[in-house]
Amino acid sequence: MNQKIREAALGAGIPLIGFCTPQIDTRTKNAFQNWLETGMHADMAYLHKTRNTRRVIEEFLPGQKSVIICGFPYPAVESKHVVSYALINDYHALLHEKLETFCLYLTKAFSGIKTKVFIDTLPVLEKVYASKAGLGCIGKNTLLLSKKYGSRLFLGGIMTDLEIEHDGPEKWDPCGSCRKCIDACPTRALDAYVLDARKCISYHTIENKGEIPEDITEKMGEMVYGCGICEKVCPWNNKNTVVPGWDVYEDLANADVETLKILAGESFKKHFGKTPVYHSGKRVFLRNIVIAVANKARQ
Ligand code: B12
Ligand code: SF4
Ligand code: SF4
Repeated sequence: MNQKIREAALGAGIPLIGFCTPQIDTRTKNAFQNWLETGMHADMAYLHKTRNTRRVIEEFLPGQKSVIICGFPYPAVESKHVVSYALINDYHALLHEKLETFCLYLTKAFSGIKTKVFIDTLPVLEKVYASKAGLGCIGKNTLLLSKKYGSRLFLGGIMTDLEIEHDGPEKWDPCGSCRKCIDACPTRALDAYVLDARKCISYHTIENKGEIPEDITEKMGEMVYGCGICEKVCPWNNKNTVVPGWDVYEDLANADVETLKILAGESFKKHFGKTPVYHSGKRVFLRNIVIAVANKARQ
């Protein structure tokens, strides 16, 4: 049955797939709890609010037996100001379409089953499931790393009451004594396997809707959206694997900070509407541009 599902997934445009149980082990639950209790989630209140369901996701789909977790590699896009994942079409829409299409196949092939798609949309610890199901291993930069694609892959999945033979975790250590991501992080936001969002440039330029603290703004350099240094320096991301199926916005990737400002002012929707940048809103984007311009002037 697993092979049949894997082949159907490939046919639906899902390159990586694995199966695991919905239960989370105590060590992971405690690590998550500790992360919240020490305030490392910054102002992402939704993570705290949904903490219990993240630990017991069976509540979302009564009778849930399996998590089908999927990986979608995306290309590295060079830019001085915007992180790769924001220079391609918004992954939420694309993954949602593919996973819903795949659910149609599943409900046809195994009639009577229940399915529920998630891509950041439900409180689910996606990296933890991907690691449990053998899609890769979690690195010290806290991201899921696959041997073939490195960490540049999005995750999404399906909860189901279908009984599937579960995959085990992969047994290799991606990091060993390496600590390049920890040492390269400009704000010291990383400790091995733990990210403090309060210090993370990615958090502040994307999620923080308020004021960015000065000790962070001065470390942002000319970055306007995201950061990704801890991904860039990771040896697993050196491969430059060709990843088809995405629209790459080279014009935005090559734009300097002044041009980005003009484009956002002219029509934020027209120029950024298809990218994840749009979700953070024009005000946040322009706030970040002001900081990048000031940092550039200071250099
Ligand atoms: C909140 C969030 C963020 C926050 C916090 C990031 C973080 N590391 O938690 C911020 C805004 C900073 C962020 C940034 C980014 N994000 Co983000 N984010 C999420 C989100 C919504 C929840 C993650 C979460 O629950 N964090 C809570 C903490 C506690 O979890 P954790 O770090 O995973 O810790 C667990 C494990 O590490 C483990 N653990 C603890 N100790 C140890 C020790 C060892 C030895 C091991 C093995 C494990 C381990 O237990 C912990 C408890 O759960 C997920 C989507 C989702 N629903 O899962 C996307 C997600 C993690 N993000 C993603 C991406 C792509 C990014 C960015 C690259 C993009 C960007 N925005 O610039 C950056 C990368 C920065 C980074 N190094 O993580 C992808 C990651 C894909 C991948 N390959 O792993 C996800 C899965 C989204 C998706 N659907 O694809 N993100
Ligand atoms: S995204 Fe940037 S600031 Fe955040 S942990 Fe990685 S290197 Fe540090
Ligand atoms: S840079 Fe090194 S330590 Fe960090 S995730 Fe990659 S392999 Fe692991």
